[in-house]
This record gives sequence, C-alpha cells and structure tokens, in this order.
Amino acid sequence: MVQLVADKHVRYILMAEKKKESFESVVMDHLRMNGAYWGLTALDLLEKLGSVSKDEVVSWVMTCYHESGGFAGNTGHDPHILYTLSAVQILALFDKLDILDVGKVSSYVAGLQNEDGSFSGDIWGEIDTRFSYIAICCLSILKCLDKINVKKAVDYIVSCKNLDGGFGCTPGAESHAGQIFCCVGALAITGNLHHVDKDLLGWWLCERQGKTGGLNGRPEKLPDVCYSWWVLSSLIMIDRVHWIDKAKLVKFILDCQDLDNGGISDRPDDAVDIFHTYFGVAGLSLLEYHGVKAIDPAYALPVDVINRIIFTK
Ligand code: GRG
Repeated sequence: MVQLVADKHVRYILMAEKKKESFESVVMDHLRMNGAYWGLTALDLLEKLGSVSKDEVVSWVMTCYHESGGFAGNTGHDPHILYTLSAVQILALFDKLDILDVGKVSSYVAGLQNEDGSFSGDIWGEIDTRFSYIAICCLSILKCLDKINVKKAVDYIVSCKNLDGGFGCTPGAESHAGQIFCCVGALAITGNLHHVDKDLLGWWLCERQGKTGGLNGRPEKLPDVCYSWWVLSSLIMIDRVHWIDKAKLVKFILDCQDLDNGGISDRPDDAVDIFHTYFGVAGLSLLEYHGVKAIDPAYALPVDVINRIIFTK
C-alpha cells in the first residue's frame, strides 16, 4: 500500500506560502488566516512546526487584528468570527495566547450572540451553526465561556437537529457533515452531548462511507477527503467510530496524495490544495496513522496543544 509522503507534504505546505503570485494564493488572499491555520496545524501534526518562523507568523497574525477585538482574513480586511478562531488557534499552536487582549477578543465573539442564542459571523448578521461552534470553541480556548449565554447557545443548536439525527446550518436546514461537526463539537465542548441521538446520528454518519472507502458529506454526493475530518471527528465524539471501515478510509486518503510534489486532493488524481492537505493529514491523525500526532476532535488542534491550554491557568 502507498505510504504517507510526509516530507513532501511539508515541502508542499512551505512552498504554498511562498508562491504569493500563484492562482491558489490570489483566490485565497481574503481567507489567508484560514489557510495559515490549515497549513500550520498540518505542519504541527507532522512534527514540523519548527520549520516556520514563529515571530514572523505571530506578527503577521497581529496585523490582522482589528480594534473591535476580531481578526480579519488578511491585513487590511474586515474582521469576522471565522478568522478570529483561526487566529486564536494559530496563537495557541505557538503558545502565544498571552499576546492577546483576551477581554477584547472574547467581547467581540460574545457580542455576536443573538437573542435566540444563535451567532452571527460579523456585523452583517449572517447566522449559521458554524458560527455557534466557532464562538464556543474560541471562548473555551480563551477560558471565557461565561461571557455568553451557553444554555441559549445550546438550545439554538438543538433546534437545528433533524429527524435523521443530523444537524443543519439553521433550523430546518438539511443535515450536512460539516454542520454536524460544528454542532456536535459545540455540544461536546459545553458538556451537552446528551442532546445527540448517538445511534441515529452514528448510523447516518457511517453511511457516508462509499465503496472506495472515502466519505461524502451527505447522501448521493461524491466522496471528499475533507469529510475524513468532519465525519470522523463527529463519530469519535459520539463514540461510534468503530462503525466505519478505518483501513479503507486510510487507503482512500493515501490515494489522494500527489506522490511527486506533495499535497493531498479531494479525490484521487485531482489537483491538490492546502485545505485538503490539512484535512487529509488531520483525518489520518484521527485514524491513528503512524508518525502523525494526535488531534483533538472537538477543538481541531493537536492534543498536546489542548492539554497545555487546559493545564495552564
Ligand atoms: C476549526 C476545523 C475547524 C472548523 C471551523 C468553518 C467551520 C468551523 C466549519 C465548516 C463546516 C463545513 C460546513 C464544512 C463543509 C465544507 C464543504 C466541503 C462544503 C462543501 O459543500 P457542498 O455542498 O459539497 O459544495 P458536497 O460535498 O455536499 O457536494
């Protein structure tokens, strides 16, 4: 069987950062903070975070800080909760959370909670359970969950639960593995997993595995490496990961590697990108693949990073 070409993936991630004029860089300019989180977390999982300059990354992250307390996707852009979590996660990776004005960042996030418990992504008001997860994950890392109404946040997430056991982005919206990760993750972090029908959801999630071993995000859709993260992390959080064929999923992820130039794609023989490279490596981490550090399924950060945060006052 093909092996993980870890060194090539490390080189691919480091090169992707340097190719500022490439098509991929240009289209990702506005969400560079997300891209940085994906690339840096993948490097850390492969034990190569030391190959980037911590000072350079941290000072760039801080150029994206906005006086409102939120972070933008890149220097000079507007703040959004999506990039605020990525910035906090990057600083956590580098053990630099102390650089933050925690009061301001947490107030920015908490200020996005609406009366019904939901969260908006920014001042423009779009509501989505992705933002509920992000707010809860971010505030938990910053140890400021007391700044929001957790009960209302949980009630809102539960109102997005469907008859198939899954969750959507708003009440009544179709179940989707990405949203399920967000809702289950938020419930796990706040100690509310009893709201999940684990057998029903576990069944829906394990049905995402197709003949090739790859997972899709909802019925009748194509498999995609990124669902190795969204589906598997959810199955682990609800203790049903033994319901899928792990060996077949490992093979699917490894078959999506560019064995010559590094990087992982959505499906075998497609073009690689940084998003799928991260979620492929993160999926292998959840599958306990040899040589890849363990990742926390709820916080989407290496377990040693989460332990450091939890055991630091
Ligand atoms: C810290 C890991 C982490 C996440 C932060 C942003 C976020 C919180 C979660 C996103 C969850 C989500 C909705 C993931 C799905 C991403 C995706 C591949 C969407 C594609 O959707 P479609 O409809 O694709 O284009 P399908 O596969 O359904 O055809």
